[in-house]
Amino acid sequence: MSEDVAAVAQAVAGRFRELYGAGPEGVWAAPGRVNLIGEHTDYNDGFVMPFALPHQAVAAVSRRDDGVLRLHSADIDAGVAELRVADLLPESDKGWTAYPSGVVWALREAGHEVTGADIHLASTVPAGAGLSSSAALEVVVALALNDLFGLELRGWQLARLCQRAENVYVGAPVGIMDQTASACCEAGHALFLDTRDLAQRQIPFDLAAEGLRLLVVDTRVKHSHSEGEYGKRRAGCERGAALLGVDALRDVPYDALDEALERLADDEEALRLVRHVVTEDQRVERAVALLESGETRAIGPVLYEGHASLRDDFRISCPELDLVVDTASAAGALGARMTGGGFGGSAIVLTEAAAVDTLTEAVTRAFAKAGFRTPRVFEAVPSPGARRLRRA
Ligand code: GAF
Repeated sequence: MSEDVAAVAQAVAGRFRELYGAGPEGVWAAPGRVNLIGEHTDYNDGFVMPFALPHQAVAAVSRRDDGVLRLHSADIDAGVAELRVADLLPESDKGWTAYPSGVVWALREAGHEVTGADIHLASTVPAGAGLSSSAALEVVVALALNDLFGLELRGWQLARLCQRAENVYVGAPVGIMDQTASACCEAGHALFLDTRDLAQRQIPFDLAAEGLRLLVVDTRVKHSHSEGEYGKRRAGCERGAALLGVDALRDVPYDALDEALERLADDEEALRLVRHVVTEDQRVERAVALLESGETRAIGPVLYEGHASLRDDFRISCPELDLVVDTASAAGALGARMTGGGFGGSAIVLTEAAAVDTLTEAVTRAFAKAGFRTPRVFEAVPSPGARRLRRA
């Protein structure tokens, strides 16, 4: 464990002791993610390829056996929330506590005996930046409870329960990518995930070794998944699948796309959504093949294509995200695209290491010129997935 991680675990455990009067039984961490490619494919049973960020949610946790759930966050200006596990009710909570409570609810709904807990959370994943701060909160709590109550669930099973918490308890119709990324990613790798059966392959993605960097540009335009646009896109994809007579858009082969689009000629919206999803699945497969054959630089054009498809067909970009991509392209970046749910949040830029400063300055200057808020730019290093940081 690096000194940094040990120090974070120590600090979070120390705060837990101040809040609850005794040290925690353990400290766990779960990261945020960047999605390299494969956007809005996860609820279409398709392919995604995220990797974990070094930014993470950290939880100090102890079991309780009296049915009480106490929650505290270092990042929210509020005291300790006290709830009863038997009273947790879907969509009853609109605050941050819905994420950890929802996980307790989902575990209990699935028949796991979770009898209460004291939890203190602290996160370095920027909220509302499209980097999965909510999934990190869910997964860190799920992993801690899994260990403490001896549930022996695997990473993908925890991810499914966290997705259920978010869909039903929080009320956001998200797919399975973010929770699986947080639970299952590995350092130095991107996770090639088939969201239909959650089959996984760790794809080596060591940017530094190749003289490359991946920048995250947080536009600081906030987005929220529970707002309607995400749900509308999801419903549109489901309509497209129904019109084509398939279970999910994943079942439309890339080779048969033209024929499928002809059948959708009377439904322009479904046509655009289907075209994005089917071509995006194919982009993930192309990117995987390129990375596996050591041609990392060659994924750049695939990223640009992905952005154009999200902007023009899926229509979930915004002026700030487009400006990042256009500026990066003009300044010679290898590739760039928006990442995550869209309507704000972050973009990624793949670049030669030597061009990091030039690109950062170009994007920052372009934002100032357009009158946008100053973006936050940082390097993303593929980092470990959820894990226990320390015992009692
Ligand atoms: C959000 C959702 F949470 C994911 O499930 C996924 O659909 C993503 O948007 C778009 O690819 O992060």
